[in-house]
Amino acid sequence: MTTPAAATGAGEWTERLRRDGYVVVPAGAAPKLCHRASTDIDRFKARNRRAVTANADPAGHLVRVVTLHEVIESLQPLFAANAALAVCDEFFGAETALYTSLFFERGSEQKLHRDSRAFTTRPEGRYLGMWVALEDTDTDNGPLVVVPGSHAIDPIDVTAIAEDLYGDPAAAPRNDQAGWDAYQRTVQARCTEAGLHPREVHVATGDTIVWHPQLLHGGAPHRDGARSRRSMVFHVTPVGTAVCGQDVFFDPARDMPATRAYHYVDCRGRRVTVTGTVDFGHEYEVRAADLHRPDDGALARARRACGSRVRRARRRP
Ligand SMILES: O=C(O)CCC(=O)C(=O)O
Repeated sequence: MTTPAAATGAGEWTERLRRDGYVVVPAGAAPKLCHRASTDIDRFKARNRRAVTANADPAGHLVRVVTLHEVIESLQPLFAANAALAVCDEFFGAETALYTSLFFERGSEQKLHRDSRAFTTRPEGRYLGMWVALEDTDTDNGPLVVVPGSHAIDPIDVTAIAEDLYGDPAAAPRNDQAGWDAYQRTVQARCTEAGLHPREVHVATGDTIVWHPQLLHGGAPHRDGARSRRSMVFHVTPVGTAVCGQDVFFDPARDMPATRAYHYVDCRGRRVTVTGTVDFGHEYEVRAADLHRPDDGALARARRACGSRVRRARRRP
């Protein structure tokens, strides 16, 4: 259930984010920007059939694409011209930049989890999730699920989890399933003990959900396979914030720099990272330069088609 924009301001939204662990900013992205982006996604899929097919479900919906904003530029204003950025700036007390993004064309059906293990910062919590609906979502097309209040439970003893799994927190690997599962299981058990319950968030095109770094969230079952659920998740941080993985997460005593140099491009006065690759479901990566852009002319398409290259993905958040 969203709230009329006129009734609120960034301050009130930020207050809700702090209180509930998430907030819905109605029409945070203008619906016309969402329609433009959706048209470009259709064109992108039509022009890159070879690259996208292995990521699609039987209905042809892409399951999970990382950093699609690098090749479909009309996705960038959904971040850069989004009213929800006022909330992020206020929460951080600093300018918000885009660190990375995820595109889903169907409900992710992800189990409840916190993102903090994958987006570790020093100091902690310099990260937010910004989820933009490219179309309406309801109980049938896999809406986002949140557990209100789950960001505010007592701190989890991550050192104890790491000692149990790896013998020593300093031995925690940068990324592994055992660490992910053990942490998420512990958070879930604590939320259940605290009497907290999941709820679906139904939103309209353009609505933007901002979630706290410690919010437990996931994806509801996608019941109607014929329907799509196009959404972008922007993982955002203050400009230049160093983002680390599980090795640092499980070893709070480890020294790490607070900042890192990223390659940013400008979109409407906001900074957007560019890595040069698009990752399809953490299974394979394609160089951005080898993908056809939605508005490419015939020459550019032909040039790129000659040098097209697909390679195994490196694991990334
Ligand atoms: O969009 C969804 O269904 C879930 C997204 C999510 O959990 C995430 O990006 O961390």
